Amino acid sequence: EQTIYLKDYAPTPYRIVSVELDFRILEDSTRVRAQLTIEPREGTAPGTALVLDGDDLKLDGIAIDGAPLMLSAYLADATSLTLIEPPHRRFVLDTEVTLDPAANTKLMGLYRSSGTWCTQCEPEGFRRITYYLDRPDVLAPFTVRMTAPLAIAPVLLANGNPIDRGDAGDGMHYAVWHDPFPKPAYLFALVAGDLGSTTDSFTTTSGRKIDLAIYCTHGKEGECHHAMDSLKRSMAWDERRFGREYDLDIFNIVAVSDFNFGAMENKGLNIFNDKLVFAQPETATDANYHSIERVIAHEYFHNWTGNRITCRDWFQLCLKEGLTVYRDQEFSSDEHSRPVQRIHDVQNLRTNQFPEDGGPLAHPPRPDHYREINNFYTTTVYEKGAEIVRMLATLLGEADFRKGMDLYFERHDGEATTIEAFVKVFEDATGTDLGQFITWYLQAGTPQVTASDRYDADSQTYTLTLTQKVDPTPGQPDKQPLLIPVRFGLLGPNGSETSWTAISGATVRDDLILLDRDSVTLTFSGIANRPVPSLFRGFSAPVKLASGLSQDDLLFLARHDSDPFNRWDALQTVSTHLIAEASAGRRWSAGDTDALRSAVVDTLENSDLDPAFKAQAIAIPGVSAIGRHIGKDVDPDAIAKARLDLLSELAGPIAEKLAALYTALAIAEPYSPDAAQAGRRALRNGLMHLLVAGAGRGDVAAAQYESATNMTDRYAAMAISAHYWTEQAPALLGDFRTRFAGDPLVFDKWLMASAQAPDDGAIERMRAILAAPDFPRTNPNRLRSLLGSFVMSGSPQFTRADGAGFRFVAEAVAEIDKVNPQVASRILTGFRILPMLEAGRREAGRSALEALKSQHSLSRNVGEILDRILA
Ligand code: BAL
Ligand code: ZN
Repeated sequence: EQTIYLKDYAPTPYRIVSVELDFRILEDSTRVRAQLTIEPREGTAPGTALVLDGDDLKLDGIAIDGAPLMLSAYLADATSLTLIEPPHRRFVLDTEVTLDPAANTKLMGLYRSSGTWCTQCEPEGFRRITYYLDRPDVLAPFTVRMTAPLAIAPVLLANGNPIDRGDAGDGMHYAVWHDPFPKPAYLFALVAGDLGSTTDSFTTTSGRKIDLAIYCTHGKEGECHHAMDSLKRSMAWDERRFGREYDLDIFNIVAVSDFNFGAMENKGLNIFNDKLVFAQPETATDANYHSIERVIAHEYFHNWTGNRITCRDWFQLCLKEGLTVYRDQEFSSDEHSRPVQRIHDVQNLRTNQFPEDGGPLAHPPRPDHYREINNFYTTTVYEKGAEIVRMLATLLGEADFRKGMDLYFERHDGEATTIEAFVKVFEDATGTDLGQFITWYLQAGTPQVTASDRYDADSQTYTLTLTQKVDPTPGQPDKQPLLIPVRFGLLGPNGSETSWTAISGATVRDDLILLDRDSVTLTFSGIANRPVPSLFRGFSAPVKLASGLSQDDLLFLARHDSDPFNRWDALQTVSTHLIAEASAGRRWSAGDTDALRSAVVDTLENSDLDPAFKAQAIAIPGVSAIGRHIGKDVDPDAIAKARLDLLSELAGPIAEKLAALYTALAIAEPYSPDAAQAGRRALRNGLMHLLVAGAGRGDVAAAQYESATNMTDRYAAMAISAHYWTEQAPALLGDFRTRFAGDPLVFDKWLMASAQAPDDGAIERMRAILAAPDFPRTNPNRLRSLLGSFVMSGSPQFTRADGAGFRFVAEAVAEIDKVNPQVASRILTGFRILPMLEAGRREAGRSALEALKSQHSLSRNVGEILDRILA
């Protein structure tokens, strides 16, 4: 298999000046004619071959400037079309191919979803539509003509603005769209189908009226309002916060049921996985509403960070993704509660990115080689990428960060650029040397920061030492020290901030320590009492911290820290330590759990704290999180048992209090997804979780399930019941299945809950679900809901000691790979946890993977992930 290296990057010898596409869409085939105006770049030697990408295409016709080409003038094979000696001047290459969208189960290129024709081209889908220089540094304006049967495809959409439409005879009609903004082919999109729509408009700061529409299956229009509202708020926010206005006259979103990504930022025509568009209280949870808002914002924000300024090559993916995730996180923070959003984002990072960064799939946010680029749409590129941008904003301060972003938009608009160019705008705009900072993009692995301190009462000095270390990752045995911003405070005995008269030993700017070497030691003078340090406030850097603080100190922080993130984190750290130690046979004392319980009660009773925050604070870390903390020779069953013990000791003695709080939080008003109501529901469901898991109150969940008036409450009741496999769980799952039969997005919820069941029957039930004749085995959402949840959410059945979970998943991956390699390889990444498991499970997992590897004709996607995990 060929590996592609960043160091081999070179521009194409030819440039594409403009693109004209003509699609003739018929029920059983689509004919694509492409007229590409091409010219050699300066410096290209006459006679240099032009190699266009193609994938699964059959060439029906080829001409240059209207003259058909002789067979000897070109070469077409499985992956390319080569013009052996193209003209050394501007010319028009005319090709024609015929596609079979209905047979395209990979969902890359042009395919059909529930009858609708739609496209997904990022990263390399366009080459499945026509021969092209399918790489992000080839930018051109596109004109697209579509002709299709009016009866089955009255809606014809493409990028840009509509410029013509009309009757094409014989029951056919046509539409022409023109996108004046030069773009790479990965941003191309087309939709043809019989769709309903919801429309609205947005007027930009400069007074331009933009027509907005969300297209969907007929009958679902009423479920698109939250998405539309989110879109308008995103447009306004990007103007306010980053000075970015929308640029076309029209912005369309289309919801489809079969989609590999969550959504796609095609210029002026975003295509969405329908689970990230449709919402109504009876079928969508608060979390769904929140994700819809976030992803609508994310794709919209790409118009500037991704589309107007794109990536030079796919190694730079983080340039658009990390930055755009940072922007969507900031949007969510500004629209809701900043601390709650931060905790949510960090939890996601720790749950998904830390295991990637600490295992066999670790790679730098800007990788330098790959076999299959689809395997690099990772949480490291996205979420760690966002953390890097956030650190930049922290280091520079908000005003200077904005100056850098302004320069980025000014300097690189219309370009395909690099991480280096991105970092340079901040250097140039602010005069800051970011030479060390850029290492964050180039080096894999989560830094471990260790803190130790000493207080000397006689001299009233406090000494704090911080050291950093990054373990080796695949291909990177030696690590450089990073520039780590440590936002901090010192708490005095009464819980308020302590001040000092002087600091020496490291660069400190206001509340920021710059940890820029392996180790720094700071000395604070004029400290009257021993302080408790609060480090990495707001999670100021994506590191693992060993604070060295005692449980007493941590609970002190949980009660008093002015930083909500660290209050939350302190409670999490205490429970994690207790469970981890107990799972290794070192059980806590009654005093330990009494102290934790009383901190939890204080948190619950603190009227200054918002319910959404309380919900996060009282959640006990899951088995996977504790496994990650332990790091090696992990026995998930031992952790699960210790965790249940802790839950009982925590919740058992205060069950009545928890139940009273739970009852008091009931909401009488009609459902709204707003932060206040969603926060109350989250807290109420968090209390239910403690009652079920720690006080044997499966009945509370069952009663909530029955009386629920919205999906948030109903799903929480079912999922928690399934997770702890209460007496009522099987009946609730059964009821849910029939109550919502026929709604695929609710079926996903049932699949997710089913995948969480910890009982020994779980795998057989999942096998039966997959084997059912009516299971939609080509739909990514269904497959991910069952198998993705099973491998990623820490089910004890996946890591079963007898290997049955590993075998089940490996066998399913082999089948899915034949249909959709992207979905298959994504599920397979769940095996990245193998190296940290105890030897028996590790070997059982490896042998399941070896068996998969021995299968014939695995995709490049699955092959690459297998090799990296087995390396
Ligand atoms: N660009 C792929 C989907 C997304 O990140 O927005
Ligand atoms: Zn994105």
